[in-house]
Amino acid sequence: MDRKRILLIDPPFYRLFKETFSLVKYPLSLGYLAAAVRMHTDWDVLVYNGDFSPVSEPLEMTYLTGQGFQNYLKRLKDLSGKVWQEIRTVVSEYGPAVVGISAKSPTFASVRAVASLVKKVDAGTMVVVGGPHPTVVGSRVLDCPDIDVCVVGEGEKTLIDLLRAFENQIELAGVRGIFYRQGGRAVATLPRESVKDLDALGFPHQFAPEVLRDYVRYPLKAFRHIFATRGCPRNCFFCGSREMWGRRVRFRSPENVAQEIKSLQNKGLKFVHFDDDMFGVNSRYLRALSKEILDRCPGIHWSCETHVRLISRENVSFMKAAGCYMIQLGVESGNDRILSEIRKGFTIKEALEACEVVNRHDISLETFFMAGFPQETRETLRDTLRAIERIDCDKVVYSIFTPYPGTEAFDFCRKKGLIDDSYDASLHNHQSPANCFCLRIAPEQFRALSARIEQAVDEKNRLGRARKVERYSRLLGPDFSAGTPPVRRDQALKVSKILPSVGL
Ligand code: B12
Repeated sequence: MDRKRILLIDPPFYRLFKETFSLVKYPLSLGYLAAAVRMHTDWDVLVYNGDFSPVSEPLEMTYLTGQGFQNYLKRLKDLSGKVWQEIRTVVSEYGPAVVGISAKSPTFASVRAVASLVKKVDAGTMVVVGGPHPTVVGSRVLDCPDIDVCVVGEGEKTLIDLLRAFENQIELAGVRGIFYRQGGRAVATLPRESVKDLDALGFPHQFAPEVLRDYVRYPLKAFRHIFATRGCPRNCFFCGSREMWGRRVRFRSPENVAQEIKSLQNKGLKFVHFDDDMFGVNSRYLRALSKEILDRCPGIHWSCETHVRLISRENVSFMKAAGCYMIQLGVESGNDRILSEIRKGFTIKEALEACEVVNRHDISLETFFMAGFPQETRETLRDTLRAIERIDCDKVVYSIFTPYPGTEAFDFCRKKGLIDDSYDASLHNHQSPANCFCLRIAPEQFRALSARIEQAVDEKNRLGRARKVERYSRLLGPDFSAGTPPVRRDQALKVSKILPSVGL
């Protein structure tokens, strides 16, 4: 093979809603894959985050659900826009032999567009797609004629084997964990075993200066994300993580995680964020990890997402002592019946108590809520609205329920006739106004109820922001930027003007 160059792409998604939006993050998927390529092959690798824009402004929730969604649909149809031109330029300038694209179900329409642009630039380029979406839908990814190989599950080893096979022009049949085309048919290879020793993987940020396009334009905080474990033991009705990682958790050693944090600290980073589904997983590991961070990385501040069940005075004290400054909790609903049906494993009272424990430790708190589960009624949504209004936290992140392929929620919606074979997951994401999968609420009414909740979230976050800025600058120092500016009041009001009053 004359050009051993692989280009790894995270497709644009939020930037299709609003061109000036930027996801200021080095995607961990591509970071891990690029590290594997650098450590185990002699291929050149370039990483391009299609959702990053060096000149950016923050995206607002109201913009995503409103006009932004129309822009998203328009941009997906018209490939002459600025974002797509940028991709064309990246591909033709680099001239890769292989392009690897990362796909989530809602980003798959964008993935298809990227694949078609790659083939337009050079039809001989091999297009490989991996990530949560291909992992759950498998060979169906190959219905897109511009995609040559579909990778199922973890990609580090599979990608290396694939590059070796391409390079030596060997049959792909021997590469585990893929679907490929043979004689016009999709063929599956043997399943790929999961990575046993997570400590043996490279650190995602390790090669970023050499491999990431526009590296110098990324602020340091774009590299703050870490994964300490793979897999989540919980069994939430709506979650897509189970199919990707399974419920058996694999742990990195606390020493290895602390080593990664130390190397980020050495680069000047003052705070890191754990992207794990459930930070800590159990009290033993949570405390061991906290202790290791405290011993090896004094001065670091960190944040994480975890589960209400793991919040106890003892655990939070350990976390606080080790530098934890912000915790995110998925509360999801304000109604106990819904919480039980989606199997969150706690009641709203328990969730509020957990919030109190976090607040008592002077740790910033963010909560996730969702609305529109199939089992919802007006009353359960009213409970969620009330919970959002009364929960004592610095920020609420609100999502509209979306059935992702491979989840129990998806099968449930199919069985109940809420979706059928024509369901296109790329038209449905957490902000899609097209979403309504409620058995007992009509779409118009759901949209109005959801708009009312959005308004409450915007209002809450406007007030929470001042608190957050004060707390962050006290805990992290004055040079810390707390993220997005306040949601503009006029923007929040616009939604309620358009929609009728729903009496919540
Ligand atoms: C952090 C996170 C985010 C962050 C950052 C996303 C980013 N682009 O970096 C934010 C909050 C912005 C986000 C947004 C969204 N997210 Co998200 N996110 C996650 C989370 C918690 C961790 C992702 C991660 O870094 N994992 C660690 C890396 C190492 O794993 P990985 O990404 O899966 O990559 C591995 C394999 O998939 C594979 N692989 C991945 N890409 C490729 C490419 C190639 C070529 C190959 C060979 C292999 C390969 O190899 C990698 C290494 O083993 C996951 C849940 C989870 N546990 O994974 C949800 C998750 C991936 N997100 C999900 C969704 C739906 C979204 C949104 C679409 C939500 C929305 N707004 O509607 C958006 C999409 C935005 C975008 N531009 O990507 C779903 C996907 C479900 C599905 N069926 O597709 C998940 C699984 C959440 C869930 N519980 O259901 N997300």
